[in-house]
Amino acid sequence: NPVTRLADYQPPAWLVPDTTLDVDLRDGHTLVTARLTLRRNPERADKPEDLVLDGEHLELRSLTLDGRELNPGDDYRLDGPRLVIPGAPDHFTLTSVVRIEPENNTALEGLYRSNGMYCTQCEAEGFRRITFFPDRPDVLSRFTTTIHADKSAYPLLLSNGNPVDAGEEQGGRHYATWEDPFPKPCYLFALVAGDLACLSDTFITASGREVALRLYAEHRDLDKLDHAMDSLKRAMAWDERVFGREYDLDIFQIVAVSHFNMGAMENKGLNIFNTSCVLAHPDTTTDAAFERVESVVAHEYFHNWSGNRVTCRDWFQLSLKEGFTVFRDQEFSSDMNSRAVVRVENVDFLVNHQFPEDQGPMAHPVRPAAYQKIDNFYTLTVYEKGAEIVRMQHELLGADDFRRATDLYFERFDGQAVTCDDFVACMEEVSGLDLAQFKRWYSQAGTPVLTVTDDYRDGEYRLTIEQHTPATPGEPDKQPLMIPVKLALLDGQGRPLPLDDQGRAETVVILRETREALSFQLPERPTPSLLRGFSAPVSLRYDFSEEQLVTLLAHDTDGFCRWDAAQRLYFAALARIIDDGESAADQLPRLTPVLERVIARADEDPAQAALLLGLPTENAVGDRHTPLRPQSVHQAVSGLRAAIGEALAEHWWRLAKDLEADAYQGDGAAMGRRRLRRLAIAYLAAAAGQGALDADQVADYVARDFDQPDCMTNALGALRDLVHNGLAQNGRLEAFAERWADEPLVMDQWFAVQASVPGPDTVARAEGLLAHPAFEWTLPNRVRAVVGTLVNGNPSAFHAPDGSGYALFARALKKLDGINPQIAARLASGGARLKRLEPALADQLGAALRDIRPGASANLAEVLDRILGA
Ligand code: DPP
Ligand code: ZN
Repeated sequence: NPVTRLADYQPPAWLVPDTTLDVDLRDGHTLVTARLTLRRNPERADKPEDLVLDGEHLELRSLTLDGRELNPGDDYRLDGPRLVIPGAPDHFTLTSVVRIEPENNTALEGLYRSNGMYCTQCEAEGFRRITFFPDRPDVLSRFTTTIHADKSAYPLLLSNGNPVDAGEEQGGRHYATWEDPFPKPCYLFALVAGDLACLSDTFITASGREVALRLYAEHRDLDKLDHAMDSLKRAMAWDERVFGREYDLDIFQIVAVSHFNMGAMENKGLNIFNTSCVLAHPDTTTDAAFERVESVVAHEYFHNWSGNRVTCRDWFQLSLKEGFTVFRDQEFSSDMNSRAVVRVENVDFLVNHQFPEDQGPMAHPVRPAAYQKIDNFYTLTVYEKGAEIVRMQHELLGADDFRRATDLYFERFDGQAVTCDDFVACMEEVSGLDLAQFKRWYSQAGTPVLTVTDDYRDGEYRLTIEQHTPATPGEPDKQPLMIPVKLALLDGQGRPLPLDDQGRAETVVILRETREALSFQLPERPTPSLLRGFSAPVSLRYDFSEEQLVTLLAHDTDGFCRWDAAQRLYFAALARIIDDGESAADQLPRLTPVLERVIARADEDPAQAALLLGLPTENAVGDRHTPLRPQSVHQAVSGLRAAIGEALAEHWWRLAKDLEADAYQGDGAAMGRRRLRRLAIAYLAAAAGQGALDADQVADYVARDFDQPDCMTNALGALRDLVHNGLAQNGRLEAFAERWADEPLVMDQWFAVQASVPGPDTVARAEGLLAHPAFEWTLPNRVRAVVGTLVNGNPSAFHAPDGSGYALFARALKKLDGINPQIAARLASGGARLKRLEPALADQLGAALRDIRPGASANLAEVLDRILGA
């Protein structure tokens, strides 16, 4: 498969100032007429002879240049996924007519159908499946789009920008024309045609303009749009306040779509969302999903500036818009909710998902240097690590200079397609900082390891910090990075000691060298509170004593450091079980007093307490043991959970009952209480499942939340507690499926609850789920619910000793690859732990994946080759 390299970047040979599209939606096919004005790009010195346009799965009906019909062979040629016009003039108009079949588009790229509506997904390279075009983000064009369709089936016709014309046509058809005044790359193009319900509202911008807000969904989902609308309005106000960014069109629309490869898409003025990221109602949506809707609505809205007004020069710069926009949405969520809790959630996600990516065969820099399929680089590294890189710049500059730098960035590059270097240059210009070394964060893959050692003698505390980034595929040698390390030093009572003459309690050390030494004059040997706020995306090694961890957990004012201390205590206990043959019960004398102290303060911040009291996932534990033995990891984690459940049963019962709510409430405080209560119940259920508590008593209590649910968080949590722990569920699984058969997003949860039951038997159960009448291979959310959950969220089943999980995985990938290569490739990365597995398992997984490599799509092949080390 061809490789695209950053080093080969050339500006486009021709620009397309104006694009006029006419999209005629017919039963069985669609005709797209595209009129492009083309002119040579003065910035491209070498003046290539050939105009090359991208186009895939298009049936070309006619092509005219300045009104003259072109003939194949002489005037143009179709060269695989490209249309080549040799000797094209410097200025001209090109009109093409192509026929496409959205009905048969299961890849969900370009124009396709979902539940009877038409919609589009063009990022990254889907527009070339709609018409011939220079499909690259640095070609910005002004789009005018006319859509024709049957009026009764598709009363609603939407595209980017403002509506400028509409009318009736013969045969019960109608049309609408939309004009987007802002030049944009074609990946931001969108079109929707359907029969949808609408929730309308308005927003008055800071300068007093009224913006119409319209959220669309299938009619039965109209009552699930309020939370998204509320989130949108808060996001619009926040972006004005915090980043000085005002919305620029008269209308902003969001359409909810069932069949969608990503979470959502920031098309100019017409965002298209996976239903899972926009629909929310307490009866059908968990608290976690409510939070996700809030953050994704904000994320896509924020892209209007960080992505749309200022876009990417090429796809290697993807993190320019994604890392920055994730940073923006994280800050928004922090301001809307508890900042400490949001930070820990974000760090947890990064450390337990992005770090493994960065330490395995899929490792790549935030700004990759080469790719086969850009779709495979919509990764946690580009998004989440990219956000941390922006966060470090925020930390290095301080909030005021950072804001000045982003103002400069938006002003200077408005309407342009730029690079990560351009972004950093604004940071440098405003602050006067030299960020040349810092920029290695963009180009160097891998998780840096910081090893901290210390020594206290004669009133002097010396800290030595060494940085080392382990090799990643294709990058054997790493250079030292510029790393901000925020730290405090705590006394025996957990109070911060003064770090200097001014009595500062916290400082940020900027590391530049491989090894750096710091020194502090202190009256006693301190407990170091390191990497406060998770000030850099690094893996910290310091030989904390258990006493120090207990001090940090009990007293540190930094939410990340408290959580990190708890995690270290759990990982240490689990390591003693996994590696040293200790029992779960052996851990209790050390752990329970610590947990009891957290529980005693739980009412200060129940959500934070839940984060502190929850054990790490089996994947997180497994990633800290080599070779990976998923069954012993599972036994250790589930054994420890049950032991803690039993030992602290009185506390869990008290929390569960004290935190019962009289009536449903959806505010953050209520969500926090629900979260802690569900954790307490999960501990009880785990203990009951292993026979350590009265199973009937626990099951009866758990079932009450299911039988009289006040919200989906409790109903689904109860169902999971019963099913995962083998407690009597008395037909409740079946009842749930019957109750929610018409709610696809709830059914996704029903599938996921079953696919995540621990243990090898779940593979057979998953086979049954794949054969269930409600399972659809063409519906990405459903595929993720079963296959994704099994592979990524259920290691003791996926890694079944008999290899049955791998067989299911390989068959699913092969099947999906014929339907939707992007989804197949995304799921395939679930095999990335191959080389870490104990040999018997690695052999089986390797064989299963090698088996499906022949004939794999370019998307899937790129991922398989990386995993297999080909
Ligand atoms: N829709 C994806 C996102 O917003 C890609 N741009 O992150
Ligand atoms: Zn994004």
